[in-house]
Amino acid sequence: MIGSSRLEGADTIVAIATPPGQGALGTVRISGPSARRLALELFRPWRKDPDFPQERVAVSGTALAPALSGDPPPATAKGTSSAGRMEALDHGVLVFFPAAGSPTGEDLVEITLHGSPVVLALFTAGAQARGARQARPGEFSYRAFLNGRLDAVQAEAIDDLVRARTAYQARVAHGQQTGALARAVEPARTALVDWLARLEGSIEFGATDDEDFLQSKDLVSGLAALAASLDGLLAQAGRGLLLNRGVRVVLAGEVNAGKSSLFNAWLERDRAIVSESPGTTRDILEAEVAWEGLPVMLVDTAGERTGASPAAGRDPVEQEGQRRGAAARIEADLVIWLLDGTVSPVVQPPPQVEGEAERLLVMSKADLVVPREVTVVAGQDPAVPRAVSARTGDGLDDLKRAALALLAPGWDRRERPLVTRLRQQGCLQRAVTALSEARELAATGAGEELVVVPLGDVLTALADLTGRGNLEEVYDRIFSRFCIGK
Ligand SMILES: Nc1nc2c(ncn2[C@@H]2O[C@H](COP(=O)(O)OP(=O)(O)O)[C@@H](O)[C@H]2O)c(=O)[nH]1
Ligand SMILES: [Mg+2]
Repeated sequence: MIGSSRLEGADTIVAIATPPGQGALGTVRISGPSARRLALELFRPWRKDPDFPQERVAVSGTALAPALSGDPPPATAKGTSSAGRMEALDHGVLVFFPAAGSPTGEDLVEITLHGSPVVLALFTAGAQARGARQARPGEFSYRAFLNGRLDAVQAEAIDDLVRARTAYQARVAHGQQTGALARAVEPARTALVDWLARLEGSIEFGATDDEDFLQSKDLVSGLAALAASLDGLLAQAGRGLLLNRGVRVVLAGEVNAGKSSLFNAWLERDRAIVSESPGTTRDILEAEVAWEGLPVMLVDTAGERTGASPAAGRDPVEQEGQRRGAAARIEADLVIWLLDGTVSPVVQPPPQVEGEAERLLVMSKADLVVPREVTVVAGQDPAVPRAVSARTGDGLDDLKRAALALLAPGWDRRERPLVTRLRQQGCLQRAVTALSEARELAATGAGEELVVVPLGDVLTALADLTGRGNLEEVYDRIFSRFCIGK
């Protein structure tokens, strides 16, 4: 168990923390036991300070890097020749975080220089020449996890926050970063540890008169309460996972139905070519929008030629476009099938292909037709589709809401889902499954030594969720709370 003990014997790592490319500023991070020494060797403060680097104080100064020109200097009496002569590289700001309370749980130095890829690379190379190692992807967060600064869910939340594409995603990720999921699970986990301690205590030492903690009806109702709280978390996992991965909405329908116009209208920019000549769109076009905070990948596709002008679609390039469109409809979460209301008052959409995503029928160009006059024959049931106009914008918000209701039933941006990853859902699912096994055993009056087995699995699954806590806690509890051995 890693627990909160300090990671022993770690080396010192260095990496550029800001994105590649030129920018106003760029930051290099150095974490590990040599971070402080490297600050002294690679940075010269402008204001003399015998205590440099002081903790959590921003210091302006000159960053140094290995000299470019001239012969290597002769070995000095102090024997530091291997690191070489240093030269001024850039002006910058350095902050030193001592291990206690630093983001990684190790001595950490952050140096912000100008955002020049060359400057940042030279500075990093200088740190490497003096003993630091290039960090692997995610290694700063991994060290934070190993040193007990983050649990697994919080580490995932940092990744979610950095990758957030909508403001809502960022809010939810921040909630997780503060440990919201671990806090939500904690009452159930504590109760579980308690039950396990009672059961284990009873098995090991037998219940005494003043400690008859094993009323089986209490156990049954206690486990039921536990199950209710875990079920609640699991129930909202679907929406959290959806928020994390986003959805794909494919626009499909006859040529000229107005798919590209709708695509552009929702993107609020002129992305796809719109033309009155049928068969304009061939390639798949994708662009992301946010609907109520949900990332939605809109996909525009080539039109079909089943109804209006089937003979015209012989062009092999257009046929390839249609093949790709059909594939996109299978990968989609929802297909919005546009029917051109100006073509015919009765339109028959083609039957759904095996594996195709759910379809929402929509009549386009509502500004040109009276929607009530158009009937769609979908299967056997004639239905009036909802009508939109990409030209006037009428019906677009209604359609978005209808699509959202199908994609994410009960979607509510005020809700902050706590479970956003398959891994988290998997841990909770394992916990719930093992718990129902334990409840069955308890309900049938099975012996304590049988009930503790699945209950132990519940605890392990919950410990895996955060990567913290394990069965030792149960034994601590047995001995501290039940005064056994008196
Ligand atoms: N009046 C009107 N014309 C539209 C509307 N949507 C598309 N069109 C026209 O219909 C033609 C085909 O549109 P386009 O978006 O290229 O259809 P696609 O082939 O399905 O992508 C173009 O001439 C558009 O200007 C609409 O809502 N109202
Ligand atoms: Mg088009």
